[in-house]
This record gives sequence, structure tokens and C-alpha cells, in this order.
Amino acid sequence: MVFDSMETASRDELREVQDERLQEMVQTAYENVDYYREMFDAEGLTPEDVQSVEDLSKLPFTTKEDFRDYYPTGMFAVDMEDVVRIHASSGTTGKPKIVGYTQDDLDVWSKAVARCLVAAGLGPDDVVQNAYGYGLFTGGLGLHQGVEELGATVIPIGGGNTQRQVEMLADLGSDAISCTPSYALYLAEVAEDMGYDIKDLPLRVVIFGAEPCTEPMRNEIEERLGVTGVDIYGLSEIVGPGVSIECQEQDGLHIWEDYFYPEVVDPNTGEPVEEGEEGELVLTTLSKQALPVLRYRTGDLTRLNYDTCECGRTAVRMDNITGRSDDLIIIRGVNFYPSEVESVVLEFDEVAPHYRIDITREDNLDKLKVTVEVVDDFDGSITDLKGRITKRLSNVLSFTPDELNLVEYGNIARTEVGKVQRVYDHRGQ
Ligand code: DLL
Repeated sequence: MVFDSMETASRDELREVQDERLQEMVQTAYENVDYYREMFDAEGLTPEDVQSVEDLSKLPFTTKEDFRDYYPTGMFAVDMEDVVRIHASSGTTGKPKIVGYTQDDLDVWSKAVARCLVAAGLGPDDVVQNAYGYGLFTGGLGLHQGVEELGATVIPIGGGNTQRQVEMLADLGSDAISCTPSYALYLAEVAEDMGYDIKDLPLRVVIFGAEPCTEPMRNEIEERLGVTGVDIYGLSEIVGPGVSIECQEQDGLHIWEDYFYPEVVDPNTGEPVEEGEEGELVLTTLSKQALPVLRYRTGDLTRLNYDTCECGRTAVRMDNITGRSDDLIIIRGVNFYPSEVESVVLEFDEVAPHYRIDITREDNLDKLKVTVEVVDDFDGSITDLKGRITKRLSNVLSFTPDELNLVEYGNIARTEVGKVQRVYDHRGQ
């Protein structure tokens, strides 16, 4: 089942659509956005030099700093009277990135999300409880309009209010819930505390996204909730949720390439990597009117797989994002990603899927502290467990944490609204 025929179009057909849309978009960007006109002029290029997506490599990247420099709406290509909605990125530092949409942009976004829902195994008869936050964050309204586009039923509950969420799931028999992966696990805990066996509810799909989720974390969600967990990806600068999603094969996220053109580059050199190699995802919008974006450096690390998927969709697949280039932790010369800590921690049945990483600097030396919760009914030896986890972390990270703290179940704060924070870097404070 697909939502529309572009999902199974041949690669040649897709390329034709991409090139046609790109030419129009480049022209619009050049004529209406100072930033792009200056960029083209500085490179000695004109819009006619970009005829095909292959020509994109002639252009420099657009970065989050560019968004900041043109804050709030300097990157917009249309007048405010044509903008029907504003959202903003959920950056934790500095000014947010303000993004705008024309009515056509919202229509395209809704279609992209509707495709996602069908890929996740949902249809017009289904009920989706949308637990992403409504407001400037794109998750809430983005998912919402996609459910309506599909003709399914949306419950616009938003983030938080977890007991109410559980009751709604039970009373309305929702087929799916959309939320962050960390919230899905928290929901399971609250449901258990309330005496519900969440696995007995009709809920069958969790559409999780907005933050990284490792395979062990996905398994935990699927087991605890008795569901299929499907990863949805997106970012405000490009559209919001719905840039890509896993189909039921759960083997990579299909990028809707007729709307968003992907490249993967080496994060250090900016050069394209070989097909299938990991690098930083760079995205170009192909149909956005209010905010056309050329070669945006997402900071997200992934790889692309152009093999045909079992599901029949021809759209390229990207790997789940388990890290951003700026998430890289460098401690005493050793590099690793928080997701590597997560994968190790979740290998242990005695440990709950909640952890935090604290980095401090003492006497000019960086120190790493990992805090992990043991499961509710843990009755083993803490010393023995500590020894085993430390050994495994040392092997995988090639680095032994300065401190591994095992705490009782429930001691690490849960995030009810918004994205979970797992890494606390106290250096420079
Ligand atoms: O998080 C959009 C979204 C909402 C996606 C709901 C999925 C579901 P921003 O707040 O602009 O937009 O944050 C975008 O979040 O660059 C990634 O680093 C991260 N991110 C988003 N989806 C995933 C995912 C929304 N599935 C930033 N896996 C992106 C890992 C993700 N990271």
C-alpha cells in the first residue's frame, strides 16, 4: 500500500520530476532571497547553471549559522502575506530558526506525512494519538495535518499529561501513537503503574522520532508496548517530520526524494562520500515556496541505500540517525557518540532504558560519568553489575568512564514534553 504513485515511480521518472522542480526552485531562491543571490553571484553562477540535481555540488552549503544571520525571516522567498504558518526549530542555544510555509507548502508537507503514515502500516480507518508537542515545534501540527490528509482520525493530545494519554489510548482504542522514543518508554512505565497491561490495548504502531533511537531502544519499545516501532525523521529547516520514514520492512527510512533531495558528505571536508558510506546528510528542498533551502547541512549522520526495497517503494533509504556530527564526545583524545553508550547499556537486562552522561573538567582533565538505572526488581550484586558494564563500555568505547553510577529505578528524570536530554556537558560552566 502506498499513498501516491510517486512512491513507486521509476528512478528515471523521479529524476525528471526532481530536475524540473529544482530549476524552478533555484530561480525563485535567486530572485527572492538575498542570501542565495549573493551566494550565486559570489560563485560566478546563475540559476541556469543548476539544471539537474547533479549540478547542486557546484553550490556551497547552507548552514544553521546562515539561518541565524538572516534571523528571523531573511531567508523567506515570499512576502508575509503569502505565509500562512510559522514554526521554529527547537534549538537549545541561541535564537531559534524561524521557518515559514505557504498554503502549498503545507499541502506538500501534509502529503509527505500521509505517505509516512501509510508506510507505517496505517490507513483511513485508523486512529492516531498524536503526542508530539503542538506549538512552534513542528512535530504536533506536522503529524496532525498528515493524519487528516490520510483521512484517518487524529487525537490531538500533544505532549505530557501522561495519565490522560494512557486513559485515551485505552478508551479510544488508538491504533497508533506518535511521540519521541523516550516518551514511548515513559508512557509504558506510567501505564504499568496505573495497572494497565499496555500490550493488551489495540495499539499496534508507535511512530517515533525527533530524537535518536538505537536498535536496542527500539526493541525495548516494541516489547514493552507490544507494537511495531517505526522511525520518522525530519527537521524544521527542511519541513518538519515527514522528510523520511521506515516502512514495515524496518530497514532504513525512505526519503521522499521528489520533495527533498539528499546527499551525504564527509562532515570534515564537505566532499561527497562513496554511495553507502556514512557521512553528514545534506538536504535540498525541491518544492518549498516560502523557504527554499539549497544544500542544507543537517548535522545528522547517516548513509544512503539505493537498493530496491521489499515494500516496492523506489525512494532511497537512509539509516536511522543515531548521532549528529556535533554530538561527538571527545574525552582525552577518544571520540564516541552517546548512542554507543546507549547500545551498551541496553545490552544488560538488569538495566532500565534510562541513562545520562555527564562530562566535567577537573584540573584541566575531562571526566566522563555515566549514570544508569537498574530495573525495578533488581536483586543482584551492584558491584558485579558495575564491573560487567564498565568492562563492556571500555571494550566498545576504547575508554573507561571515570565513574559509573548505578541508581535505583526511577531516579533519572523523565522527559514528558519535548526532546530528552541525555548528555550534560559541564565543561566551561
Ligand atoms: O524534530 C521534527 C520532527 C518531529 C521529526 C517529530 C520527527 C518527529 P527539529 O526540532 O527541527 O525537528 O529537530 C530536528 O532532530 O536534525 C535530528 O538531529 C533530530 N531528529 C529528528 N528526527 C529524528 C529521528 C524535528 N527520527 C533534529 N532520529 C534533526 C534521530 C532525529 N534524530
